[in-house]
Order: sequence, then structure tokens, then C-alpha cells
Amino acid sequence: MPSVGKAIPHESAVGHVTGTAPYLDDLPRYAGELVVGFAGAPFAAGRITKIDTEAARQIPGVVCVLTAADQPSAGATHFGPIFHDEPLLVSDAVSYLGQPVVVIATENEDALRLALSAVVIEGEPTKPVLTIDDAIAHDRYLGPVRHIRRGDTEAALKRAPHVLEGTFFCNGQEQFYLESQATLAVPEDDGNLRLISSTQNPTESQAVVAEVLGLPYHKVVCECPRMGGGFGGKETQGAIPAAMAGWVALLAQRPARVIYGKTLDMQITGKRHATKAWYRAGYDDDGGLLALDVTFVSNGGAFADLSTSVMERTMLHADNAYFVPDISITGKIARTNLPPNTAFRGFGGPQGIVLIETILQDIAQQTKLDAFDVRRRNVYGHDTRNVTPYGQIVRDHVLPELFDALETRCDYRPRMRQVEAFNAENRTHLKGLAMTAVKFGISFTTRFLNQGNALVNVYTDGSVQVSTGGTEMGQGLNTKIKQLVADAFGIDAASVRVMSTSTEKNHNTSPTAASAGTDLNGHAALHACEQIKERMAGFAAEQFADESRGLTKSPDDVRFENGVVYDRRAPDRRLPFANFCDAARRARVDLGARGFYATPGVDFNRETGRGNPFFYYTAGVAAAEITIDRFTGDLVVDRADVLMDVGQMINPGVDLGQLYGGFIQGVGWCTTEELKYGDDGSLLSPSPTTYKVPNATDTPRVFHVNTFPNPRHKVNVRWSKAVGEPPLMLGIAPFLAARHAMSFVNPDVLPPLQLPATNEAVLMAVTAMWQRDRPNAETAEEQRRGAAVQ
Ligand code: MTE
Ligand code: QUE
Ligand code: MOS
Repeated sequence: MPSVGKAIPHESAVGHVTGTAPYLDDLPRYAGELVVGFAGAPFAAGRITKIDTEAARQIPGVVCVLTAADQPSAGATHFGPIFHDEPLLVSDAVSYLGQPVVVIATENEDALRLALSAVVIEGEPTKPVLTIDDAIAHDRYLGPVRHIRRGDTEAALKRAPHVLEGTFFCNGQEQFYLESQATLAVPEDDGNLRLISSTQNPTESQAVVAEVLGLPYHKVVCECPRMGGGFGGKETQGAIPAAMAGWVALLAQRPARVIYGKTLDMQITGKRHATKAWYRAGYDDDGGLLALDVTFVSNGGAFADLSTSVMERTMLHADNAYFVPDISITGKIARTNLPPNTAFRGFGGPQGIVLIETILQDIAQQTKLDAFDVRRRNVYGHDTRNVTPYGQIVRDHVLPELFDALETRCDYRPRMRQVEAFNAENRTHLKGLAMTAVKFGISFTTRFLNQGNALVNVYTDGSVQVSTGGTEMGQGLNTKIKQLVADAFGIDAASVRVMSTSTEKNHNTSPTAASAGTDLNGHAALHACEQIKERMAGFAAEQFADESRGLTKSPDDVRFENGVVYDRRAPDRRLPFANFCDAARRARVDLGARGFYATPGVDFNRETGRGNPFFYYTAGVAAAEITIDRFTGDLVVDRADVLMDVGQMINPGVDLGQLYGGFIQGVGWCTTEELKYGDDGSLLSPSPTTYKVPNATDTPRVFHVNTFPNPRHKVNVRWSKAVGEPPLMLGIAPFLAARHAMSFVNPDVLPPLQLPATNEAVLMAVTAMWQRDRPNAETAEEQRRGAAVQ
């Protein structure tokens, strides 16, 4: 009956498929509930000179019209997860287009629409700074410059037989969760406030709302029953709607709900950081990477949000799966007039990883070696070449084994010959094949966040409730927690219910993020179970002891298995779990506990750029084969093979779902999703019609996703590994396969292809490479130089 290791269905599978699982907007309306929205700044930079709300106030059904001047005097005016630099409402200097200026609460949607259009906001716009290059030119940065260094990179670059020098740009990405940002705030007696919110971070929502309203934390409770996806976008960005709903609810003493529309959500919430890298890579004739000097600059947007932590993770993943003897990594964050960028699956890791993977692909092209061989040559070793640039030893990994296994399993060599033969013949299409890796560090690099707590209630019928600070966004956290707790008591998973997440049951929690949801909350839940079981075992030992049979009182011999509690020495001394629980309560045994967990050993010093930021690594490899239409730029992923070490899976169905979904989301970032902005800072792609997320037809025609055993991995809950974010970074494989395909057009030119490799970008790059050695070569070179679409 053990359920860990079984692919039991996701606890909300039926609800998701039938539409009965309620999201924020589905919750029944309260009598007298208010609809809340806001009017935003009409320009991205400059000063507001006039805010006229008179006409809006006259509209029937309008209940509150609030500006910065109305903010509670006891409350904080600014908020932010790391630096408190973001105002709730702006009254003067505007930082991004659509930044909230006036909050309006009304009796109904129609009144809200009319009132919002009646608000007059005027000012003196200035030219916004939107790109990384523009911010650098204006010397606009957020947070300090950081470094991670090992060895003497300058000397190593001088010694290196070859040096590759260049810039690489990767675009941002919209989280595109299906449920937009939303909070319902309900006033309770005595000035208390209950928030029901679609958030990965209930504690942050509680804290921001309390601080902005000048309330002590204990007067605010934040609940999150479930999210329709978060993908990092709900770690901090739920704070604004939560604060608006909370403010209105407290002031009007009526329930108030904020639900962003999709377009508004895309326009004003933060995304993955676009990042530009300036690099020099030294290598030898055998494709050995000798030295790397890189400066990353990300587009942080207008406020700090999580940008410093995101950049830290970019820097910590600049090595990815490869040992680089001498390395110097610098990270800066550009301050621009875009909404503050934030967490997105991978949290900066993808931007670091795509750079070194591209460099290795280019080294292969330059040395005319096979790109697999180049990667395999540089991969981290077991006993030597196993120390990261920040000094952490890469332990108990299977990186070389993963490479070798996938090479065989996906028929890499014969297919490479086929691709070469195809490209030698075909005049309309190009094929490419590339393999990439991911080594993703598991733990928050901010040490204090590596903790979790849980509450377990055992009832007298043997059923169990568990509450943790972890939130469910579709990733299957609740299902895995349910399995862990069921196994702890030896009962069926159906006897365990995971309760709605709430700060009144689990407080001071970390966001459900960094893929560590199951690690932190699963451990905490098990810690609670252990305490209850210890008390139960003491009671059971008394019940089972039998002097006549020489059975002494021995709690250590009590077992919880298959729905019964028994004595290991005399298995006939047993009680069904339910009866046992009832008896225990009658004997006044405490059948509830709070558990706590703190990840051991993690520590990173960001000043020195050294330490052990990660508890362990989740790793994998992927191979992708693509076909490009030379005359339209159309890119099709013909085949993808994913192979990952995710430890011993708690739920193989849930975990494989993460591998499939994460990979495809990465392919979207690399090949189809393009955020376009107008000169005024307006998002020109604020809907699925203009912003192309992958759909079913974008699934690779052949798609093999498998896990790979790692017998060396002996840490973490039930020896599992975090799976949420790592597979996204394997979605880089089709991008590198596209570069590989292009190398056949002109082997002497490195493909001028960056992210996203949209059909348009692919067509431009192929054309530029083709023109390179032909009469109008200058134009092509200009095209190559200018190809950097910022
Ligand atoms: N899977 C689904 N279905 N929906 C999501 O929003 N978020 C991802 C990943 N997988 C996400 C998802 C991100 S960004 C993270 S950090 C992890 O899930 C968080 O959950 P975990 O720590 O429980 O894996
Ligand atoms: C990975 C992450 C996060 C991170 C660090 C990682 C993350 C996150 C924070 C963070 C850092 C400082 C704070 C805070 C949050 O750091 O998601 O509130 O004060 O929120 O390596 O995913
Ligand atoms: Mo995930 S980006 O850490 O929410």
C-alpha cells in the first residue's frame, strides 16, 4: 500500500478537467462585495502634474476613489521583497507605463469601467529608458555589482590558443499563467482582514498588506486555496492587487475583489529578465574550455523586486554542467522604465545556462569538432574537475553518465550522419541536431528562506489533515505531500487531505519557489508526523505489551503499515489505524503536531562570491533535432529526447508532467515567445494572438522523456529531487539545433542568432549567413552586427 513512488492522480485532476476546481474568480460573490480596479500612468517616464478624479466620483455605483494622498498615514508608502523601493500608488515621478495612480472601488463592473475612463491623469512625459543598452548609456542600475571569480582569467585568456569574443542577448518571457493575478479581501470584526489570494507567497501578501495599511501582521490572514499557474509570476507581483483589495475592504468595511484581465496582467506585471552578456571564452584545439570572462546585465525594470536574487542565480549557473578552470563572472541589473521584472521558472538560471551552451556550440563549429564531444570533454567530473566557480563541490552526480546514456539512446552518431547527408542534398530545408545539459542548484540562495513548517491533525477515524506553507499551482505539491504523510502513518493516500494554504496555520513561510516546495514542506510535514508517531508508539507499546508472552513495553518495535498499527515482534498484536487513533484520544494522547525543517549546510557569501549555496543539484540532458525552412524561417522540432536525474520520484506521473511541461515552456522562451515594446514602453504583444506560447502542435513530433537512476544520491526527502524548474533549461536544445543547422549554410560564420529564435529571426540569420561570402557581403555583416534585437 505504500503510495510514495506511485503515479497516483494529481489531487485536483478531476477538478481541473471538469472545471469544478474553484479559482479566485469562481468563488461566490459576497453580498455588498466591491469590484476594485485602478487607473494607471498614461506614460512610462516623467512627472504627473494633474490627477482629476471628480468626474469618476460622480458616476453612480462608485464607492471609493483613492490616490496616494489617501494612503493610511500609519502605513508604509513603499514595499518590495528585498528592497522597499516600490510605491503602491504614484503621485509624482512615473516609473513605467500603467503604474497604478488611482484605485477605484465600485458596486459593479460597468461602474468601474466608466469610472476608470473618467479619471484624468496628465503630466510631462520624458523619453523612457527601455533597453539594457540604453540603461547602460544612462548609467542606470539597480543594486550593487556582483562578482564570482576563480583563478586568473586574464592570464588564462592570454595563454589560450583561441578566444571567442561576443555578445549574446536573450529575451524576457511572460509567465502566461492561465489565472490572472487576483485577491479577494474580506473585512472581519475588530479591524481584522482576511485575504484569499492567488499567490505563491501568502506570507509576502500578508506582510505587504499589513505594512501598507499600518496593521500588525496578526490582524491579516492570507489564504491560497490553489493557483491557476504561477511560474514565478506570483511570488511578489500579487502584492499590488492584494494591497488594493485589502485597503478598500478595510476602508469600506465590505468585501473587495481585484481580478486582473489577461491583457492588463501582461502589460503591467513583471516577467523573466531579458539579459545581455558580454563574453570572452578561451579554448584549445581539442575544444577544451580554458577560461571564461562574462558580464551579465539584466533588464530589471523600474524597481528591484527579486532582480538581485535572479541575477545571483544567473551568475551561479554560468558554468552550468561544465568545469571552467579560470572564470570571472560579473552581474549588473539595468534600471529601465518597464514594470519590475521578477521570478520565472529557472529564476535567472536559463540566462546563464544558454550562454555557456551557445559558446560550446560555437567552439565546436570553430574547431570543426562534434558538439557532443566538446560538451562531453568539458563536463564536470567525479573526483577531479568537480569544483564550481563559487567553490562548491559537485557531489554524487551522474552528468557524464547522462551524456553517454543519451548519446546511445537517441542514436546521436547515426542521426548526425543523417542530418549531414540531408543538408548536403536539400536546397529548401536545413536540419540540425544538438545536445544540451542542465545542472540546476536546489535551494534558495538567500539562506533564511530555506525553511518550512507544517501542521498535521490526526482524527479519531484515522483520517488526517495536513497543512503546510507550500502553495499548489498545478505542480502537484499537495499530491506529493499527501503521499509522504500517508506513508508516514502507513495509511491510504485517500485518508490524507491537504488543506488550503493559510498564514494562520503556517506562518513566516517562504514562497513556494526555487523548486523546493516538496523538499521544504515535505520534510516539515514528516517532522510533524514523526512527533505524533512517537507519542502513538509510546501508547501502542503499552497496549501491545504482554508479560505472559514476554513482550516488554517497546515503542521502537511499533510499526505503522497497511492501515494497521502492530508490534514488530508479535504481528498479531495489532489494531486498525482508525481504532487505534480513537483509543489514543480516549487515553489523552496528543494527535496533532507542528513540524519544522531547515535545509542543512547551505551557505553562500554574496560579497565574496563563495560558498555552498545549494543542498544538491538536479541535472539532465536533452537532444533535439529540428528542421528549418530556409525561405520562411519556419522551425519545427522533429524530435526531442529528455533524460533527467530527478532522484527517486515521489510521484512519477506528476514528475514526468513537470519534465514535459518544463521542457516545452523552455522551447517557447527560445523559439516563439517574443515580447515587443513600442518606443513609449507599451507592450505590443499583450495577448495570445500576438504573443506565441507553445500549443499542442508545437510538441516535438517524436518526444521521449525519461528519468535516469542516480544511486549516489542519498539526501533529501525519500531521496527525491526537486523537479519544478530544471527541465525548462533543456528547452534550449532546439535553439542550439537551429544554430547547428545554420552552420551548414556557412561553416565560417557563427550564426547571428539570439533569443528568441522566432521564424523571422531564423530567416534573417540564415539569409545573413548565406549572403556573407557573396557580393553584398557588407550588408550581411551589417545585418549580423545589427541583428541584436534588444
Ligand atoms: N508547474 C505548474 N503546473 N504550474 C506552475 O505554476 N511553477 C514552476 C514549477 N512547476 C509551476 C509548475 C515553478 S517556477 C516552480 S519554482 C515550481 O513549480 C514550484 O513548485 P515546487 O517547488 O513544489 O516544485
Ligand atoms: C531562488 C529563488 C528565490 C530566491 C533565491 C533563489 C526566490 C525568492 C528569493 C528571495 C530573496 C530574498 C528575499 C525574498 C525572496 O530568493 O524565489 O523575500 O528577501 O523569492 O536562489 O527562487
Ligand atoms: Mo519559481 S521561478 O522559483 O516560482
